[in-house]
Amino acid sequence: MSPVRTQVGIIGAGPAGLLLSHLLHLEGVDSVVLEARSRDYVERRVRAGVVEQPSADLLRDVGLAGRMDEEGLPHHGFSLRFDREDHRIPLTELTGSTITVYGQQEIVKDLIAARLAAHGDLRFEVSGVAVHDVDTDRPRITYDGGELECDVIAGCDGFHGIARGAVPDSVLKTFEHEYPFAWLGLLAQAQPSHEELIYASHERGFALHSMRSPEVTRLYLQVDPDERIEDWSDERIWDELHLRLETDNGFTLREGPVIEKSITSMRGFVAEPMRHGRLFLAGDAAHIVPPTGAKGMNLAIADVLVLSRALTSLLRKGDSDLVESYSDTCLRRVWRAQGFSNHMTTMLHRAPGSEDYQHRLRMSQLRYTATSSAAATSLAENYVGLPF
Ligand code: FAS
Ligand code: PHB
Repeated sequence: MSPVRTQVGIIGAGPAGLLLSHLLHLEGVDSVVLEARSRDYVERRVRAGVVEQPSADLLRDVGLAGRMDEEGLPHHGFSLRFDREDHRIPLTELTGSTITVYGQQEIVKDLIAARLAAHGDLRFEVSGVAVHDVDTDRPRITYDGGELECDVIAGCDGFHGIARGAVPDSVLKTFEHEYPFAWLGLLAQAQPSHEELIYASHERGFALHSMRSPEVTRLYLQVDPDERIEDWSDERIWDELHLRLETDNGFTLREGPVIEKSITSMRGFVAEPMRHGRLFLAGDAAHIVPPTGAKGMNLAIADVLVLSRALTSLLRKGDSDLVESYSDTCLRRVWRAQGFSNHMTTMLHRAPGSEDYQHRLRMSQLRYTATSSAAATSLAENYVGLPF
């Protein structure tokens, strides 16, 4: 089969790859998206749930927020729950911004629909993807049954993808921190038990009450990193959630049929630089944050906004200034998100075997955040999303 010619070859149809393809299309730059999984799989994969204000504003600006504004849930605060009582962080009062609770899979569906409506070239169930000649101005992507000749390649293929591996070891520097715990996530057909998110720090461990709609609750439990989901019956999960979310003012956790449950490891990871020659990394392909701060998907969105502007400038005007600064520009936001996610994670989780001294520090930080407007404002401005 003869090679297909495109300006930007994009590997991965997650939020990063699909939004990049859409943003480039709006600027008249053509792309082809290669995705290993089926369309049905990527549209059903349960992941992030919180859309930052800057991300929501971007989706609105580029015509992708119709369903989000209809079905998404605007939130003006969340609660820190410790010592069996709630301490609300009034996000909108402190920052003027809101977050929108809207599942990542819904954003993926909206992106795929928009690309297909614009006759975008999305290729699902593609195997054997490999990148070549990224340090030339004619990089190529080969895959089982085809080849793409590109001007540029965007590695949007997530943490387990292949693009990052195309950066020579002599060039790539990685930074990693493994947390000594994981999150067991549960999606239940149950009316949420509270109108906002609740981040609970209990002596038995962390728990998070979130949601996807007025009928679907999203819940998380801190578990040991080597736990297996097979060892967690629905009943055992609900029992633990009741214990960790209990309060003195009669909070009741509503149960319901479990739709999905899985265990996600907790790590911080950054790969530098996010560019090598004509290969650009974006989203989880370049960085991972612990989900506590709800930053993962939002960072992917921020990366591809920067990348779309850089590639448009290069491919439409021949100006390479923005591609030269792409990595440094993205990494400033990436490291801030790493810092915030680490802060939220260490403040809310007790590491197994940690010293009592560390535990006391953690509780002191929670109480300070709950009682100081300066501390609460710092947390809030990071949570709602710093300006792009
Ligand atoms: P993605 O991983 O979403 O997309 C990469 C795509 O590339 C995938 O569709 C994959 O199939 C494809 N791909 C991989 N290798 C390929 C190859 N060789 N060829 C072709 N295609 C290939 N973030 C939050 O903010 N909150 C959360 O609660 C949260 N929960 C998460 C739970 C799990 C289990 C995981 C794994 C992540 C979670 N995240 C969460 C983070 C997540 O939302 C990511 O930040 C987000 O998906 C990043 O989007 P992308 O960079 O597009 O990567
Ligand atoms: C979610 O609803 O999936 C969610 C919400 C907030 C987080 C992490 C995940 O910090």
